[in-house]
Amino acid sequence: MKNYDDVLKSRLDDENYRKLSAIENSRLHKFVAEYVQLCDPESVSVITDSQEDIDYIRQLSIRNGEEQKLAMEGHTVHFDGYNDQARDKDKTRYLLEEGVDLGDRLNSIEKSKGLEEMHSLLSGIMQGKQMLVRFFCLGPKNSQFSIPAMQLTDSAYVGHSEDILYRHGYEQFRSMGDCDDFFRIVHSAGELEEGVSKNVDKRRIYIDPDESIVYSANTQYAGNTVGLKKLSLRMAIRKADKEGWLAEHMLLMGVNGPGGRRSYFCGAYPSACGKTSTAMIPGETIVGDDIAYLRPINGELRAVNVEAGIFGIIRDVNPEDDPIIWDALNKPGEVIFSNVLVKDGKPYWLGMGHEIPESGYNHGGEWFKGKKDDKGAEISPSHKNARYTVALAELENCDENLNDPAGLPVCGVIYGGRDSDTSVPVEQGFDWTHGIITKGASLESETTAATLGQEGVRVFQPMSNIDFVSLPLGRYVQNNLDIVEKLDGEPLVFGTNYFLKDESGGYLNGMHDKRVWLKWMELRVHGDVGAVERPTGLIPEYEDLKSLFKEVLGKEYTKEDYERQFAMRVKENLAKINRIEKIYRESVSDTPQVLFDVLQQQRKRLEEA
Ligand code: SPV
Ligand code: MN
Repeated sequence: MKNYDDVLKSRLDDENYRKLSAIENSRLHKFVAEYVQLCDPESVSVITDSQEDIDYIRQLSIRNGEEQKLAMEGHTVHFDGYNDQARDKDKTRYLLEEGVDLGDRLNSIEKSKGLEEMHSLLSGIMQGKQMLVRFFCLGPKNSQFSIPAMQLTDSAYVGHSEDILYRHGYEQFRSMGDCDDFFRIVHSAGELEEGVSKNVDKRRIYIDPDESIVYSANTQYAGNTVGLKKLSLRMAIRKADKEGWLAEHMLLMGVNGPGGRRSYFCGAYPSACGKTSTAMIPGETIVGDDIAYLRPINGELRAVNVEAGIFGIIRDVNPEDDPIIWDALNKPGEVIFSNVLVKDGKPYWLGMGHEIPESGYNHGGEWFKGKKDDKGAEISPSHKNARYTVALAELENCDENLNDPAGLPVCGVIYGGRDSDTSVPVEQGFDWTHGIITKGASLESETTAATLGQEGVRVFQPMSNIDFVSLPLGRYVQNNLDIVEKLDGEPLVFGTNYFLKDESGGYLNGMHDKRVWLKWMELRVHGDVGAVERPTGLIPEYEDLKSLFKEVLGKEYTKEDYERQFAMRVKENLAKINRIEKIYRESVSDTPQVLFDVLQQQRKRLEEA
């Protein structure tokens, strides 16, 4: 490359050059220059934290057709390509130096080969387009949790999503000087056809974990392009490993207990398994719905939401089940709807509790009821993974401590998967180690529409984080076990299961029962209720649930319901131990011995039962 400053001077106009040079960081300047040269955009816009710059992105997204205005003030819709509707796990790969082996589980490609491929895809990819240079802060600003991150993208939709989802970081970059510890992300939607990425066969998402760089090309779906989300989570997991903290696929929420107290919980649920709807339970407060950083600080486990907004699944959001998000999506304010059905400027989606029109416009273009795609499959009015993007501040129950740089004290950690026949609705682990191993590291879940591939298949989902764990798995489990050594007390660990079914395939629990489980967990944290000991953990006593159901939901909870829901499924639990043990024994070479010991003890308890 030519002298990088010459490149920047020749490719940026005065105004943008001035904005970039106001950040005195040579690593950053070199990086921008390198990708300006490679991607060859027509122009480069450096976006600061000013309202004027943020508004510019919002308008650009409308102007270039990536978003369209809807009837309600501030609402827009964005469509991803018909075959670009979810995270592409197969084409998301780590760039690893030759000889580095992180186990087969991590989808990887040899670094020089992967970089060569990526660079050839990115070469000239932004011709005729505008490159946006963006700065954000993962976690609250001015905090030991903060990670600065910058993004280059040619998509105003991606930039707009990030403005809603993250804290702005231009000023932070200015104040941090020549520091080289920040995440870098390069994205291009590639050639567009009718506003969507045309070359999805050339969709690639590569992560260089040593350099903390993400490359993403020929895709728009936010899970593949908003590099600050899951792609940065992967990098944060490695950073956390080096520095002695945890980066998790977790919600963070306040649960209100008796006497005005509030207790904070983290919760890990795989995609589309109730994480967001748990985080938004009315009467409690939401801090975050997707990614949390957890650090031991002065003997306490403290957590922050990495984000400031929600990229949530819209399917089944209706006024009955999710009143808080329903309200946020039905009032004027900044919301991006993606891959919904639009008719007369209004968005519609599956499970909204209203009638859906028989025609309109959706991710497949003009739509009418019964329309089929080119493989002969019927196109649903809205995609199952259709989403909304909204700032947390728009939610009526947003926790006032969302931006607290000190983080919030975590008193309980919850793991929950989609499990039709094995685990009870709520159960406490005997202690941290037992909880992490049997509830977290042993989590399984039936697949959903949030990733490409078949649905309804039971998959191994340790900590709900398996898609993002960028370390040898045993080491990651060990890090989770070890964190308590730096704490004065142990947070409690719980398992939940909202998806238990009866013999005829109907759910054994109502949508709102999770409100009761949360209240019970809050009481357990403070030792306010007892529990029944089982081979697999501690379950609620019937009388406590009976009064909580009355108090929280105004419902009679019968002994019969309790017995059906909390039945000890011995055979299924034994089968699960066998499956989990096999996975760790056969495909995880660095499994901590304690995992096998704890599973073996649980097997013995089950056999004796
Ligand atoms: C998930 O799928 O877990 C999400 C959305 O939260 S994505 O950004 O695609 O990861
Ligand atoms: Mn998620």
